[in-house]
Amino acid sequence: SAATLRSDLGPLLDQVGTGKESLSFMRRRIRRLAVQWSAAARRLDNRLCSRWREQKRILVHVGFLTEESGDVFSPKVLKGGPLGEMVQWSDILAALYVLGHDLKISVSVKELQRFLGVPPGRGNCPLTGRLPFDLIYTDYHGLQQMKQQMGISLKKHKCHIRVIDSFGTEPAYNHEEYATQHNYRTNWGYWNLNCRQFMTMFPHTPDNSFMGFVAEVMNETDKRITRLNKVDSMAVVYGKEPSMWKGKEKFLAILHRYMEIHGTVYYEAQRPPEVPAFVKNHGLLPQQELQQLLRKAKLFIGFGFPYEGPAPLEAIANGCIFLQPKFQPSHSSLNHEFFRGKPTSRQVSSQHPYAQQYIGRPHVLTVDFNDSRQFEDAVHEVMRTQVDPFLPYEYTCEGMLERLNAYIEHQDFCQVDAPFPSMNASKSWPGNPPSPFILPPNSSALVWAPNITAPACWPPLSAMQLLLAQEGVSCVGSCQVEGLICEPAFFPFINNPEAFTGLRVHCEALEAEVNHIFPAVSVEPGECFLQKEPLLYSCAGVQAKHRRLCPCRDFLRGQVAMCKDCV
Ligand code: U2F
Repeated sequence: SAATLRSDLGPLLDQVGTGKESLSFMRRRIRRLAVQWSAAARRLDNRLCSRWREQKRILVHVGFLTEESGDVFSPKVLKGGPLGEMVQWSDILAALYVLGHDLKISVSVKELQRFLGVPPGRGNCPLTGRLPFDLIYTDYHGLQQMKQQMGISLKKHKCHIRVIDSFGTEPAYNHEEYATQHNYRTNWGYWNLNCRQFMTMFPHTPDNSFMGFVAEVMNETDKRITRLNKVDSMAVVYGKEPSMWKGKEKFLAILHRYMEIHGTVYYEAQRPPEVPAFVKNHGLLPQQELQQLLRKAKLFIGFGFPYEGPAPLEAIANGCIFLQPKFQPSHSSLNHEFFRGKPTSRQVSSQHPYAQQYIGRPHVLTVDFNDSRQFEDAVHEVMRTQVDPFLPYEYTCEGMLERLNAYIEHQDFCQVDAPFPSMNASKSWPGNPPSPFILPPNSSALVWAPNITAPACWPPLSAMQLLLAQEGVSCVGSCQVEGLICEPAFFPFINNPEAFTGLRVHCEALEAEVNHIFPAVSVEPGECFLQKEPLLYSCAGVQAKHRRLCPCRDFLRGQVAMCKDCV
């Protein structure tokens, strides 16, 4: 049947249920954003010309909230623990519901069993018959629980699963055998999924799909009032737990010379010793009150932790400038406790790389806090710069609905990637196969040749531009330098000899191997390698002495998940 957009979120609130602080937080958030969601849905519907969409049966199983996984988050909701994940799950539920799908929500293993049709007490049994869902959104904890419940039938159904994964999972860590052999094993497991089934909170590596969340946008009247009420000398510190303030006395003292400092640090009876007496601490605030505080403040300042949360986007959307530390060297799973054991080698260049890279000045200042001069200059810059509230489109309700809808309509991981034109296919063609690429004049990027019928693919192949990376540079980096983004969905189409020929690469030899940096060419002696294992196509992969073949695409400003022809 057809999915029709919903504007009344009341029934969803009933479905979310009660009994845990985390669920109450989520319900409050959904209720508060209901008007924005339904207005966004109307706008999207107009833009899509009320296109027919199939209603999907969707299970949302929030593993980290189950008692069985220890549910460490719920008791921390009122104490400054991580709310970022809760924000994201609320928004995913709201978006799926507004898009008109048939939703089931589970926050316990018991509910999971009931929805999957596993008889109680009969875990680890293969599911007989069909999976009663088209899509299942879960997290790493939930995946583990599904494995316990479904046994070997998980493998059969896994193409329907989407894993919400804040920090991302790179292909080398996801492939069981490869991870085991090459030291990429982590406690999160290696599930042999297509990496685009992992959905992140920010657009980290494009190997994963970017799910995101939303922040509220102000109407014109509120923007005007906010502009009038801004206090140029008012700062709010990013950090709701006392530990986030530890060792920051020096910066706080400098800042205090120029600005009045506010905090929203959770406390029980007494002021936490980490928070100096000159700070006006409001205690942990409900989201709505935090928003009011941010509307008055000029500066939102981070001291390095938490990494990559929603709050800086909310601050910028409320007209603050976000000042944050640059990390030199970058933090990563190799050198920092927080990232250790996470299935990614991503280099985190500041507290909030998205804010640094995708937003930047005048809304975001990323400076070396160890250099007091730089720090002080930045504070002065904040006080004299006027900024308007800003929110990238991808973090608005409409942007999230557009993106999620595109994923639901187009991403199909149940079809196995068929490389085209594969080496084998080209061998079986008589004579020289036509090249699927052309090199336009004055360009180093190959594009898909218009005279070849493009096989079905999303994003469409018309968006593709193929590059040869510099030695030791990943495809994430090479595409970025050209103002493009790496698109892993295109790898199967460039994993062929014609791609090397088109890029004028002379191959001394050509082999197919299992390695997450292939297709690539070795610098010496110019040996070309194709990828033998489709699960290891990787935008993030990098290795010295190799130049990678990188499938890039264009993207919409403010909606990096979509290309011009994607909508
Ligand atoms: C991130 O999680 P956090 O929860 O620490 O992220 P924050 O950016 O601090 O804030 C999450 C929400 O908390 C709200 C605020 C944000 O939407 O409106 N809040 C509030 O309601 N009252 C207050 O006084 C202060 C904030 C990240 F999202 C996770 O993925 C990481 O696990 C975590 C650790 O790096 O950081």
